[in-house]
Amino acid sequence: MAMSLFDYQVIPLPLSDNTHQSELTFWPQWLAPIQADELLSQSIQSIPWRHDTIKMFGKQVPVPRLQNWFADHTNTSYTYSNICMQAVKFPGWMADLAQSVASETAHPFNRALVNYYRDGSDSVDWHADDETELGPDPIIASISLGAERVFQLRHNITGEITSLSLPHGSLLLMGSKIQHFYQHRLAKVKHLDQPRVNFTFRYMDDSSGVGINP
Ligand SMILES: O=C(O)CCC(=O)C(=O)O
Ligand SMILES: [Mn+2]
Repeated sequence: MAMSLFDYQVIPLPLSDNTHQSELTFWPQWLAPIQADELLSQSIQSIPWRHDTIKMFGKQVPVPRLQNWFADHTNTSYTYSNICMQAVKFPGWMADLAQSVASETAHPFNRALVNYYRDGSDSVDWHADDETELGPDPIIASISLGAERVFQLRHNITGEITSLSLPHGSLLLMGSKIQHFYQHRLAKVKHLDQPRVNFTFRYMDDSSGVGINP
């Protein structure tokens, strides 16, 4: 389904010191615009969106986005920001997408957290995708659809910020160790009423037993 219309860019990211680095790999136009349009409307219409709440300062607060958690099978859950989500099985089109991302990036993917930012007031705050279920060194592949928004990574020690604008149909791979040394976020923006959908494909080793429901 997916084709690389244009080349990718490799963006080096420093880790602990100047001798260790990782990288982001970025395909600005991974999907043809028409494919990206189709995927955006299919996602908005057919995903069973959840509006979860998290406990903050003793109060239940709705997260500023809609989301859901998908897997290649269903007896698995995921705990993210203290929200425990039972996985929804990949619909065929999402399994195909995971496969395309896996062949493009040469990494396996069997989970997806899908986010729906309804407008510029939806966001995701600073965090790392470093939950135990994702193993010691999570590799994350992120597809962006809809409104172009700025994705930021902040180094845990130096505080240095790397910003990247993620266009409709782009693919971003966060490489080895990035989840250890960086947090990332998608900040709110003013005066934006266009939606954005983001897929973050992840991998969980089902043989480890972590994250599998009994
Ligand atoms: O929407 C994005 O680009 C980032 C989403 C994200 O970081 C996450 O779902 O963990
Ligand atoms: Mn994340």
